[in-house]
Amino acid sequence: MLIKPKPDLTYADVTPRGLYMGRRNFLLGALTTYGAVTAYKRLPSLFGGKAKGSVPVPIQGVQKWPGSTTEPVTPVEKVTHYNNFYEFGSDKSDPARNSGNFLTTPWSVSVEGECEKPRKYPIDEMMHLAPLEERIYRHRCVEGWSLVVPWIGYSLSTIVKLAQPTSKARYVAFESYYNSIVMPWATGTGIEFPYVEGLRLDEAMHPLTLLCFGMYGDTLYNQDGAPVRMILPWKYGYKSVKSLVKIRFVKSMPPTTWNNYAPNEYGFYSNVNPGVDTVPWSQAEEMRIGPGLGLFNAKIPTRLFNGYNEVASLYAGMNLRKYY
Ligand SMILES: Nc1nc2c(c(=O)[nH]1)N[C@H]1C(S)=C(S)[C@@H](COP(=O)(O)O)O[C@H]1N2
Ligand SMILES: [Mo]
Repeated sequence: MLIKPKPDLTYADVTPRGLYMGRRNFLLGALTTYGAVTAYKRLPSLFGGKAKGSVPVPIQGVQKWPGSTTEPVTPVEKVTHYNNFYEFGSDKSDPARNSGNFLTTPWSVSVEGECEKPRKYPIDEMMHLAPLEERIYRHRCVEGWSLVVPWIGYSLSTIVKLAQPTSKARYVAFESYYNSIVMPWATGTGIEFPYVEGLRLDEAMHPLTLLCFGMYGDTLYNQDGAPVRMILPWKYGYKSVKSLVKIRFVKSMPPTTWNNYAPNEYGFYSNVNPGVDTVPWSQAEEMRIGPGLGLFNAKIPTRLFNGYNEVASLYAGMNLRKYY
């Protein structure tokens, strides 16, 4: 077999990008569709090499989004080695260590519920329903750390419009992939799976709400939610479900994972708000994980809506202390 990968083919998270780029660009040749790319990504498992899961590959033809923050971008090594993805364990270093065998192809996302056009979208098709944009967003975890990440995707509103929600649809429920065989680390983390989240329909329609397929020029790393995830830059990180498999239009406010776990601390809205603490954390400041040495760089003040003031009109007249 001509294109058999070496048995020591390693994951991008442990291989300097420059080293593996050369090889896979050679292997991929002129292939640019996601379908062709995912076919390649399956190969390691066929040959019983060490790498059994999916690895990031470059995404072609991505436009720059004009609204990107100009703050320094967090290095990819940090973003991919300091993660919350409880399906792969609750320690920050667990997802990078344990998600290597996660195979994300074939994959599809079911769009269903209160809508005229329910559909199951194969990931290859879903990825190209709108032009892909690189959007550099701030990304704030409720635990008090923040990142600046160049994500790749398009506004979720594209999918909402295609689905044509009925007049009964007031909320959108999201569900992550879960398989206890593939994700044995989930048991014992204290939360329930599959991981679920939700938005009000108007939040889901907001142009900032990103359906995300990639990061740093590549498809998503497994530990960051491959092959498709949500990114809600004005909300705490836990609202942004990883490895998305279901989008459901519903009449009433859907249950959400962290709200189920501790309703007094984690609300449905979970907008970043320096004035409302989340025990045991203060939300007044954040530790920006930046390009400097070490994880813990300078503390900076946290801003309401994580600085994304364009969403304020969604919450006009609402008491943000009550609707935390
Ligand atoms: N399915 C799933 N999605 C998830 C989580 C998780 O445990 N499972 N953790 C959330 C939390 S708490 C945060 S802060 C972000 C982290 O995203 P990142 O690792 O890409 O920075 O993912 C969110 N999405
Ligand atoms: Mo988080």
